[in-house]
Amino acid sequence: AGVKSYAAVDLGASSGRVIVGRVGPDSVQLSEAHRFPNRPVRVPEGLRWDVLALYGGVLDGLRAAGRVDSVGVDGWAVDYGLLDADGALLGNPVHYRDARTEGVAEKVWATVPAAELYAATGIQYAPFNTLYQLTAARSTAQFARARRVLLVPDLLTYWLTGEQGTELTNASTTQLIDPRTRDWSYEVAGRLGVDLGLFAPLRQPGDPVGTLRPEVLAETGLSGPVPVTAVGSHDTASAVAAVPAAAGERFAYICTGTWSLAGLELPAPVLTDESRAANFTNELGLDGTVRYLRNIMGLWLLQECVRAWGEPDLGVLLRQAATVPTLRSVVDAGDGAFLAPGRMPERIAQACRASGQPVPGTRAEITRCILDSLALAHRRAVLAAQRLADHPVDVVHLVGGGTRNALLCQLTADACGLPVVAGATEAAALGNVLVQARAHGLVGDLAALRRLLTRTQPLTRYTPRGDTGRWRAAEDRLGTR
Ligand code: LFR
Repeated sequence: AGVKSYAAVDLGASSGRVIVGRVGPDSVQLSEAHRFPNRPVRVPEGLRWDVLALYGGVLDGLRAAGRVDSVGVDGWAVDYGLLDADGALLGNPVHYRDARTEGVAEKVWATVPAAELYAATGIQYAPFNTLYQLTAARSTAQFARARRVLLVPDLLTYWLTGEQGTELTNASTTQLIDPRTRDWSYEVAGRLGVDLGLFAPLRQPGDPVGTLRPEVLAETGLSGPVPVTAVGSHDTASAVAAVPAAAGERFAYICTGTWSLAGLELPAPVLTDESRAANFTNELGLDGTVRYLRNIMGLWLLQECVRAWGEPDLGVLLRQAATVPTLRSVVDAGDGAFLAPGRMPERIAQACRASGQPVPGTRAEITRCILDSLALAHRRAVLAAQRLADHPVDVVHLVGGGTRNALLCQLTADACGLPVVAGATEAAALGNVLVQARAHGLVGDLAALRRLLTRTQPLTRYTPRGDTGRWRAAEDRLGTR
């Protein structure tokens, strides 16, 4: 009794899933209804998302999920689809790893200097920020026909419901939001000639969006009405909401997946010049919080190697990597040079050679180099965030796909010199489900939501094995300290 079901649609860079969460006063249970690949496609004009295939996967997932009390959609950030005056999609959304934004930021900075842009939006420099993507798109024939910009989770929500909106947590990644007012930065948009009228009105996590369209009900075999609820539609916002922090705990978090997003949950943004120089971002979270974090290349480095090697068994690879000596060679996992797809094993070997370290030769050595490098980048981000925000922590919560990788968790604890608590693997889906449950009165505030998590979710604790000095020395080797 009192148990309700919520479907979380969670779109990651390498796969999408529909996960059903059953939430009661003292229970949260996730089960995967459907998982489908997300395969970017390279066409002559560049790297594109196959968003129709994703939507098809979502419909299959909803059919498999069966009767639910509500649906919520989250996904990766910054990318968007354009709609014409009839509300029809104009082309495939461009992938954030596409090369079209090369050199674009510099053009934007000629109008609004980087320092002013950071002071106004708090968003780190990344070539793919929506602002730079829109700038790159502006001169295209397609853009001339565009009447609406919908971020990817908002686009799928629109197809499911017919309702258009711009969910706030994901909107913050456009670099067009002021993190102090949590509204558009009219000044930045005005100076750069970005038409904010292209965006649908802002909506907040927890807002009711609408119901599944009759055609969607017919296609999925569901009987209506099925409400759709806005969640933290940026996957990282949903994942941070699902960090099982205890009341009063001083914590950092690392959301691991294709990216590692490492940082702090803060009550207010940090907009100092030092913070900008360290490339920390101030994305918006639930309940007035700020996600103060840094983007680290993440398991993308390993995914790309595994792809290049013809998909060998990951379990075997990780077991072999565990026997390779620690910190033989490391690369800067924060380096944008690793952003583009392709030839990853060679690029990693090359980076080791260039920094005068032993060049990893075997697959196990390359894998170990990646894991050590990620742990080192985690350390660097966790240390820098505490210093820049003047916000010391006692524990690191690690959530997402990386929780399955015990070696990565242990190395992260060793490198940070802090205990690591590994929580939910499907953290984004969990946060998505809980925000829906909260909107329907099943859970209280963010603290209550986390109390429910600490009571119900299995957690694994990794204790640092001492010797952070070796990690500090490795940072010196790379010159990233
Ligand atoms: C993680 C993520 C990151 C964002 C990157 C690109 O899935 O959403 O937070 O920086 O993807 O959108």
